Amino acid sequence: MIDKNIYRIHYLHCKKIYVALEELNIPYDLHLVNIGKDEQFTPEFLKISPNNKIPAIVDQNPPPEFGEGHLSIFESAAILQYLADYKKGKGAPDLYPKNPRERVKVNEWLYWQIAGLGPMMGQLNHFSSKNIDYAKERYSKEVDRLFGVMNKRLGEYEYLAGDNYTIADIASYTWLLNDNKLKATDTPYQNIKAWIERISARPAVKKAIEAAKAK
Ligand SMILES: N[C@@H](CCC(=O)N[C@@H](CS)C(=O)NCC(=O)O)C(=O)O
Repeated sequence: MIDKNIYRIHYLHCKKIYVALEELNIPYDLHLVNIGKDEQFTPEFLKISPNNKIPAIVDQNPPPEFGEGHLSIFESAAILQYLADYKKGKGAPDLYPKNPRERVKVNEWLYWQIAGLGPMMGQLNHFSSKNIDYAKERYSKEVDRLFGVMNKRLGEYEYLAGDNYTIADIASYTWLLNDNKLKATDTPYQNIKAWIERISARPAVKKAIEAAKAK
């Protein structure tokens, strides 16, 4: 059981973890680390997440191959991979296939979000309230380019890694869910819009998003 040590606040990286925990039927407790109040810099949290970022988890009962003692993990992709590989509950879907050809596709799109979409959308959000046209234009163009790449992919496949829903979809979904450009009826990114609707209809996703709102 993941116990009493999921550090969280309502940021998009953290919502990924909510969704994965619900999809995978993993019991968990949430702990608030308020980055607005610099709580990510406390010595206690830095032991878990030395890069002073949320999300992070502590599993009090990792599988035997991890040896004795609890296991802490920071970086959302590493958390998603661990949960899907080692903590999948009864009846939960396989979100991280073992088949190497399928797994490499999941990794591609997972890292695409972590290294591309996430940071670029983060910069765009940051600069949207600043009066620096160069930065706004740069990040806006890059986010549009990334949306275009994703939209093309989702025109060819139902999910980012192929035919099946995986942790790669979870990683991008929480970032795109509330994007106004994608919500618009006449969005040029219709394949992304349809993919968001498909994922939003999943019971575990509904539960996770409601839970995140309630906190
Ligand atoms: N690559 C990291 C990014 C995490 C991240 O950027 N977290 C932000 C909130 S969304 C944070 O904790 N910021 C606090 C800080 O930078 O001090 C991941 O995917 O987990």
